[in-house]
Amino acid sequence: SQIMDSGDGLKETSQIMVPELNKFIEIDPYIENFSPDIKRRYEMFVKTKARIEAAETMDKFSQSYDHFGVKARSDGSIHCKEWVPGVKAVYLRGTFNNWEKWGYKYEQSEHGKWKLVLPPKADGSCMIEHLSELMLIIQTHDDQYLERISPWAPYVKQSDNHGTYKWIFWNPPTEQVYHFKHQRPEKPKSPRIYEAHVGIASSEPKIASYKHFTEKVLPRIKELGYNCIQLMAIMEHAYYASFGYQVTSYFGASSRYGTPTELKELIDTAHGMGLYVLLDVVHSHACKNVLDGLNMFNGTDACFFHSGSRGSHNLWDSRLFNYSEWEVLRFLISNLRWYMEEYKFDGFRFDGVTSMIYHDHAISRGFSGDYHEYFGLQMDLESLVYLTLANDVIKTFNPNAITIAEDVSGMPGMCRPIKEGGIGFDYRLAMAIPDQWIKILKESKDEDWDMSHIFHTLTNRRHGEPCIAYAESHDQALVGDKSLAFWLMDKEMYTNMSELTHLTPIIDRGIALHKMIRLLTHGLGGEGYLNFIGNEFGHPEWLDFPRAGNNSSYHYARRQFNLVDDQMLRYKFLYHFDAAMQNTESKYGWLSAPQAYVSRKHSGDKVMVFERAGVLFLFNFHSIQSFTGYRVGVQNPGKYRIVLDSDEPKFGGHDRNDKSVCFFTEEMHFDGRNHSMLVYLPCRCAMIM
Ligand SMILES: *[C@@H]1O[C@H](CO)[C@@H](O)[C@H](O)[C@H]1NC(C)=O
Ligand SMILES: *[C@@H]1O[C@H](CO)[C@@H](O)[C@H](O)[C@H]1NC(C)=O
Ligand SMILES: *[C@@H]1O[C@H](CO)[C@@H](O)[C@H](O)[C@H]1NC(C)=O
Ligand SMILES: *[C@@H]1O[C@H](CO)[C@@H](O)[C@H](O)[C@H]1NC(C)=O
Ligand SMILES: CC(=O)N[C@H]1CO[C@H](CO)[C@@H](O)[C@@H]1O
Ligand SMILES: CC(=O)N[C@H]1CO[C@H](CO)[C@@H](O)[C@@H]1O
Repeated sequence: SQIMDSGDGLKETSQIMVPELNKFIEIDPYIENFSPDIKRRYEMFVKTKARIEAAETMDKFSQSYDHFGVKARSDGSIHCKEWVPGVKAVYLRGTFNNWEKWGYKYEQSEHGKWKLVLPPKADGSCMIEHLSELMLIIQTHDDQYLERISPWAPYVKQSDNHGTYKWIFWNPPTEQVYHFKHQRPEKPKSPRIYEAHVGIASSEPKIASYKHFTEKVLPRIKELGYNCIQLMAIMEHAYYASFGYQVTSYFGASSRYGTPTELKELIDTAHGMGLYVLLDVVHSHACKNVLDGLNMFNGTDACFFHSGSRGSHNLWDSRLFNYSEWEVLRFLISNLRWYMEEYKFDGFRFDGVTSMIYHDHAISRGFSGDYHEYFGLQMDLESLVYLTLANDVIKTFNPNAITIAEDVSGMPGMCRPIKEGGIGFDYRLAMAIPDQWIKILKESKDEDWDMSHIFHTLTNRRHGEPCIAYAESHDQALVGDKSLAFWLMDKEMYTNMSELTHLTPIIDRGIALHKMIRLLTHGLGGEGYLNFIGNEFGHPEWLDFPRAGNNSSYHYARRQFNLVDDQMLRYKFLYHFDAAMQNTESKYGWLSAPQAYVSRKHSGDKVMVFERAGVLFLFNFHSIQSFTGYRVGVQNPGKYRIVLDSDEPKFGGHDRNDKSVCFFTEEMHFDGRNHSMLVYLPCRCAMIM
């Protein structure tokens, strides 16, 4: 049944006020013109939440996984429940009843729900064995028999690693149940996020496991100084090459990499190292598979999705959820709570937010900053209300959770509190920054880099709405694109990365700019930082998953950590610099400090200077010009010394800075700062003082 009403709710608009809308307007006065739209979405959120609270309480509603699906109870009985509207009958079969079709029939309950209880066996044990196969049979009114997997199944598996997924009953014996040892770590003020994919996390051409990640990759992430991991492709996806973005089983942690227990161990171990773990969640769309997905669940194109054209995303070839359906909301909200409670994830990165929040999915249109592009009839209220509700639930049950929106449009209020009329995310991804770097590397000669333009892209974000900055993410690594390292060094990475070979101009430039681009993005681009696994050491080539089009090859579906471990190769320089950069941030905390004051962005000199969190960032992007006695402005008078220097030999630099030298300020107003000093700025070098 319908849970949200957008239409006639308007008449009651005056009843519900956005409690702190004035705070939002204070930050962004333009919002006032669109306050009816903001009030409307807020009101719809309040009403939807109130309906859930009144009918079942949010706590129970969000834990519906406790009674939906097939659940073993401690007395050995098994309770089954499914939502399958508009059908004649529902049956459960499996190995436990020798696949007899008519063995176990569900009883019809209210609102399209079906229930079944299997009593314990005579010896008190469960009728269904752990790891045995199950199947739902749905009989439609025209007597078709549909074979389905429960949408709530926590474990599904492919037989022999291909073909359709099978539903495997997950009910480990008591002694195999995982008990978490570690508390969740403290919430990081400056999220330094390591975006990772378990399957590609080894250098071998295969699917790597949760165990491998726990043993081999977590210690690297810790050593590098990241405090947060963002795991992609966890929710089960029948097609590996979808990179996890065509989800088939929402409650199933991908069995490709191991068991649910092994994922729990991974997260627990990360927590023990003080690392937050975020889940990349794909609630914006779903895979259109029928036999092992959610599509056509009751034999029609409706059920979990909008029927008709509204229910399909043409570019992504996938299905779109109907967020106004009570049972869909139950399913998705419970899905978030499931990963928070069962696996102890510390937050979420919501994929595809821009596509969700506009009726046209923002396909083939840009966002110029004109507010009419965000509001009005193109705003998909139901999706916005879903996201608001999701944030509300996440924060209710874990106030320290972190939520990130993949929103390229810049929808105002995405990262403002709900009570101000915002959607309640903590951060949005600063998606313009990686695009800019690729564009510059593709199209500009070094002498044409425009410091003002770079400065603008790195700082052009909504005031009061925090951003996660990144120079590149998984998007840039995918086949068809190239990583920054590959843009910079290309083919020479195959022949000239050995320290035994002469340092060529291309490798020299590549190593220098790779570090500088990252540090500039880190220091100026946001309130958090993100790196995609392997890019911290300049992983060459691109990512491509095994698929028909590439002879099912794993050659590009791996991360070659062997390159960084090889002491003869120059990758280690980039790795060490990344670690030094993360650890320097950890010490000074610029990500959680207010926006930087940029005192200099000089396109002729190719110099950028700014201060943030009491440290001074200096960049000289010039390819040949070093500057001696170069005056830079600073706010705080005193003595300055270098705390991070991209030119150090251990970072593959040329050792042109003397770290024992201190710089003293003079009371001379310069570049808008009250003090200044003379420094040495070697070419293609970045420093923090
Ligand atoms: C399938 O589900 C949809 C959406 O909930 C419902 O409208 C329809 O009646 C159901 N069954 C059939 C056979 O159409
Ligand atoms: C979405 O679900 C609601 C509630 O069941 C229903 O009234 C509406 O028709 C559905 N929308 C579409 C486009 O299927
Ligand atoms: C495709 O893979 C198979 C098995 O690994 C191999 O025998 C064959 O030569 C490959 N074909 C091409 C075109 O790479
Ligand atoms: C900078 O100096 C001016 C006077 O020259 C003074 O008014 C101002 O307060 C100073 N700013 C800071 C931040 O100290
Ligand atoms: C010094 C050195 O080994 N240079 C090599 C760099 O790579 C190119 C081809 O990519 C070779 O031609 C050079 O000999
Ligand atoms: C082994 C193989 O066929 N690899 C191909 C996979 O697809 C990419 C790009 O689509 C090709 O570049 C590879 O050669």
